[in-house]
Amino acid sequence: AWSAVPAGPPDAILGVTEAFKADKDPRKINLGVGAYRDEHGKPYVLGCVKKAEDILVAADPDKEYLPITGLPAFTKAAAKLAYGEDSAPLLNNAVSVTQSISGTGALRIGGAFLGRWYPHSKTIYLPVPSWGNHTPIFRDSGLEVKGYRYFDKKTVGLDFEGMKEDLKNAPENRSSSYMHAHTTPRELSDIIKEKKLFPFFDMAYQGFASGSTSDDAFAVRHFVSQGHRIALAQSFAKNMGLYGERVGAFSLVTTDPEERARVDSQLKIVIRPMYSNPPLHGARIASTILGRPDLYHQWETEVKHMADRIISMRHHLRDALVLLDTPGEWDHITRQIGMFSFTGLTQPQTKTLAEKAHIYMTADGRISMAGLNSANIDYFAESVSNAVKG
Ligand code: PLP
Ligand code: TYF
Repeated sequence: AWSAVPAGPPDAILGVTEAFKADKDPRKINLGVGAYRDEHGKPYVLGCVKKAEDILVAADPDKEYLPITGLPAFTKAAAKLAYGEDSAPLLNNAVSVTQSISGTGALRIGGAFLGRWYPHSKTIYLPVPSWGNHTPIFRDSGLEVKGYRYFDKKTVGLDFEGMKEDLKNAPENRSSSYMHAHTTPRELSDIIKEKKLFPFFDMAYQGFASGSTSDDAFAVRHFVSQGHRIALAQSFAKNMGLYGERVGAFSLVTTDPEERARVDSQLKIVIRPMYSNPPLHGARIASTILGRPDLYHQWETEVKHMADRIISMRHHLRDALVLLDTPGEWDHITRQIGMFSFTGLTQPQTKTLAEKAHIYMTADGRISMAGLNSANIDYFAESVSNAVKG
């Protein structure tokens, strides 16, 4: 039956891990996948997660199905974390929230809901470049994906003028636009309002960028305070280290409780045929952490610890590249925030790094800063310096 099925290409991000695993050199480094690693390069289970799991085991809960939209204690706490406890639409019971299969699932629910119900168009504008999975997620949701300028390869920084121009040229009232929650400047709120675009935020790293969950939610809260009725995808993969537990939430800010109830009903109709209802365990862990002051406090400390380690790696790397007289300008490494850095390395340079130095990253030159530690960062800097010098 499948003789006409062509072999597809491997996933651009997960393929990097495959290549890394096959490499037997002891110096090898994997900077492909965006998963936190500790000082010793090991995966890290947060202390607050272990404590929450102990509490859950002691409580011996049943394994009954969750409702279609997930664990109510979790969705409530997730919305409060994102929008803030003093958020007007939240206090007004006008935010429709559902649990999701992590951030990816939240984006997919959002894509499907927009595809079915956004009245003006099926076009979504994504920043260029964006997370590699964004385009397939929204395309498979039935939306037409277009791009707006976002990252300037020359300055290795935000192309703010290009971004404004492209969004100003987007057809009025007919488009939705997507943005990374931690990099969306205030001025955009006005442009998006003026053009009547619909803002869709992806908050996959709340707390990871600055070390503070409320600072990282600034753009989301600012847009909401300006009256935008946003869509929001949340992931607890990175900030709670719950990757494989698949904990996330999708929410829509609506006008009032009556509209919210209608939106709630349609979200259920979107989700039910996709996967019926979400998994239980991770949502229980997250809601336990978010709901208990002692664990919440410990979580904040642990998120800050992860963020600070990444920030210190940024400084170390920038300084090392400069000290090695590496051609080019490297301040973007400390200017960028979050888990990743767009190094500006070219595709041939990333290929050389893999072949000669056993260092793996995505072909676009993106590195996961969390893969660096005091034992490998100097080897990495020297290898990059050599690759750039050619
Ligand atoms: N959005 C962005 C920008 C990401 O980088 C990621 C993961 O790397 C995700 C969403 C979704 O991740 P997950 O589905 O594991 O929550
Ligand atoms: O590193 C990244 O950008 C992510 C990581 O099911 C990832 O793509 C890997 C697997 C997965 C979701 C996210």
